[in-house]
Amino acid sequence: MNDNTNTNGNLFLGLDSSTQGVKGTLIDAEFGVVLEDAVNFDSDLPEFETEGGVHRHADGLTITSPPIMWVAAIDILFEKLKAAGCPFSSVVAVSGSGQQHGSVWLKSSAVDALAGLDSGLALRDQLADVFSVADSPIWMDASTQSQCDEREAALGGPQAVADLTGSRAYVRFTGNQIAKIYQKDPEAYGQTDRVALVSSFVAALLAGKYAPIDTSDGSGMNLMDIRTREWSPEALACTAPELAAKLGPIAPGHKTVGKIHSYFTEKYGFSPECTVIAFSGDNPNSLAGLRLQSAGDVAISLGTSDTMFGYLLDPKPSGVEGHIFANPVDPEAYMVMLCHMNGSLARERVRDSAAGGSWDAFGEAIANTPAGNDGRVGIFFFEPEISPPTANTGTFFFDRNGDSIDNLTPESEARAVVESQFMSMRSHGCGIGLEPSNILATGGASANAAILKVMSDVFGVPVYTGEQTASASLGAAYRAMHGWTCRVKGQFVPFAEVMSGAPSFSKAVDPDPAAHEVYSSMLPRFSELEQRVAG
Ligand code: XUL
Repeated sequence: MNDNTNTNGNLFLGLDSSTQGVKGTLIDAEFGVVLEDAVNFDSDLPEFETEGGVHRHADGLTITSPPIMWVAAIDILFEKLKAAGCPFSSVVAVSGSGQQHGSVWLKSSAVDALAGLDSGLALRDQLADVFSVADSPIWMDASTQSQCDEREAALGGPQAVADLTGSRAYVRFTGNQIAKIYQKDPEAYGQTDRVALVSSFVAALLAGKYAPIDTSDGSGMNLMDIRTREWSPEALACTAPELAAKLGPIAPGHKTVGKIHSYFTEKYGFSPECTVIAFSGDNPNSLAGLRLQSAGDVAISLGTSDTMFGYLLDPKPSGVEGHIFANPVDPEAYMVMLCHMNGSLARERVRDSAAGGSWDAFGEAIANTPAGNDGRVGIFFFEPEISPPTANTGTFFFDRNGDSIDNLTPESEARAVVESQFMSMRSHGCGIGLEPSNILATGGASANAAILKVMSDVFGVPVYTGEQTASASLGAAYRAMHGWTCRVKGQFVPFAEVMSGAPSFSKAVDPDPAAHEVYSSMLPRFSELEQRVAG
């Protein structure tokens, strides 16, 4: 946050409707954060009785959230921003982010309700009756395995679904959720005029009319042809009838939806000229927020689980793991998202067992051991892993001949956990087309120099760090600036050009070519051992 409160210039607002709440980030034309505020569903809207923003159902698989709560939160957020002195009248564009995959089911009465929003009333009182499904399935829902199986069978198997839509059928992906609602509640399906995503729904609120689903968030549905960026007729046909009309149009993330509705100009003081730019998913917005802007730009977020995002032109969708999405800031490009479940928790467990709970000692252990660990490998699946997908948990150690051994020395074990995490990311990333030319490290563990050195050596590219976290609302503000610039110039302007004045990231470490060579020659053996463990 800087103290730049210059309101003479243009401001850009990013909104993030996440699982737990709604956040707003206002930036100026110099990329400074002017104001941020947030609403928490559980504490600010306790009447909806959510825990972590969701309702968990008795079957243990179904997880939903009431969309009217998301609506109510928008008014509260804008009230908070107003109370903080938000210069709404200088906001020239707003864009946003939504938790991915969640769906919002609207009756045809939504069209008039959105268009006729009255600034004398609250949003929630005017939109309470527009939902054909009162509790929306969200990304945590895992109740659609049978629909995934059916749709994969209809479309030729997991690899065919990945080739067509960018990912194999996942229980949380919206197409499978839509198939379930059609099968279980055909009446609600029949009453539905529009199925929006969380992202396109919040855009619709602001514009007072249906908003297109953007191609990037649309990639998380198992319904869009990832190459043409249009709804796939085959994928729609095996989901539910008349679905194309209910989904409406799809558009690239820089597209203008329309002007902000008079509800927001009258109530909060937005300018009637303020433009609403298409909203997208939270992961695509994080990619924009980290300013991954050309092929080879990769970010690794070292969090509870580790996530790797990347910008690429030539994806290789996998029927086993990982996601290819249309890129949110480049209509010709793609983005990759790969999640590794055993991230910080695994590093912390090894820090505790092998380095007495001290990050300094953990770092020294890495410094005292050679790149490649003399051929020894450790695989740490404390939790069932996502990449590679396996239910096989435990720790697994191998000597240089690939024979199983009981343990490693503590120093070797500290090195092994970090090496195996990055070797795994390299091999799985490469498997779906990712070839990093530089890496931006974010998240808690990116402060650890020893970890960053191994990352740089494994991938053979420089690693950068910055103040910035993978913030979806900041990314949405950047995308508001990007979409607005494209509109004002009347043509597509590269995101990198619009972002050229943003603060640069600093280089933390360059790779050591000799160490990189060690890892490259170890990689096939590592992948074989990992596969052996994953089963
Ligand atoms: C991504 C996913 C989550 C949600 C969280 O596929 O399911 O990251 O987007 O909001």
